[in-house]
Amino acid sequence: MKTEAVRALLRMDKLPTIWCPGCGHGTILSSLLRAVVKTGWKKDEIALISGIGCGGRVPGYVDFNTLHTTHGRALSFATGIKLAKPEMKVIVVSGDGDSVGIGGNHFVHACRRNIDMTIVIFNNGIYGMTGGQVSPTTPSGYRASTAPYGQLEKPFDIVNLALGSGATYVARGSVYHVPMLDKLIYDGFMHKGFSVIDVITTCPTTFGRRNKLTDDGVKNLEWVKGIVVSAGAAKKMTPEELEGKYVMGVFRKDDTKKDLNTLYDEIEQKARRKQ
Ligand SMILES: Cc1ncc(C[n+]2csc(CCOP(=O)(O)OP(=O)(O)O)c2C)c(N)n1
Ligand code: SF4
Repeated sequence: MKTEAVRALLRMDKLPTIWCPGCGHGTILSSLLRAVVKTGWKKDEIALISGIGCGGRVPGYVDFNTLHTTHGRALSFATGIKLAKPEMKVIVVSGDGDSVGIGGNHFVHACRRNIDMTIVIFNNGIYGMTGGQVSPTTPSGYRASTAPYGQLEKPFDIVNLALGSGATYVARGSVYHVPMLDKLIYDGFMHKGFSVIDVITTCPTTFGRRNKLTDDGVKNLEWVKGIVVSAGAAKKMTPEELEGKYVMGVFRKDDTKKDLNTLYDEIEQKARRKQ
């Protein structure tokens, strides 16, 4: 992949990013941009929307039609855009707190509606931007500013949440497995329906430091490597061995369900015929 093609999608005057050294968010952004290049989509036909958070800063750096919205509401703005302009390729980027914490209600309903868009979830298991509070995906036992002795609650499994809510493309990747991540995001873009890609990533500053990984980017990446497993490896593991692990791969790719815009068009035509 030509670096120039990726660079052409960035607002170079807005760089460097605000992200801390070693943060996984840059890795996800570069995967996302390589996937966009592979689609051949023109910049003007893409709308990229975020909520709030470190992951939510992506719209400032990419040269598409962009919206940096309110915390947890990216999918609502994106839904409006897709319904008003069905021809647009709609991409949502969102932190775990943004997508399944404050935006949890919007997330399940977007999955259920099967709107033709892709959400890439920057899942670092923490509220990074605001200083490391627990998020709905903080792994049990790990420390956060609001859980100094370790998180007591069970985390959400975003893949299962998306599957249960009706998303028609559901996948999980990690910032350690970059070529695979490029492909998962590309396949999500190509799917006609609601696509969810849960990306296990790092926040060296607010998660790593508190959890004996320090703020060293490589140590944090090695932690990711240790907690994710491929679907093939997972098949050979017992439920006890899989406890606390994140299985990667594609969990659903259902092309038989119509997306919301198609259903909307059909209803509109039916209504017009009756007039
Ligand atoms: C309604 C509302 N509540 C709270 C906040 C404060 N806030 C800003 S970013 C953030 C957490 C972001 O965490 P996450 O979505 O996981 O993204 P990350 O920063 O880790 O990438 C919070 C709680 C806000 N901006 N708006
Ligand atoms: S606080 Fe965490 S998520 Fe935010 S930029 Fe720094 S390392 Fe990344």
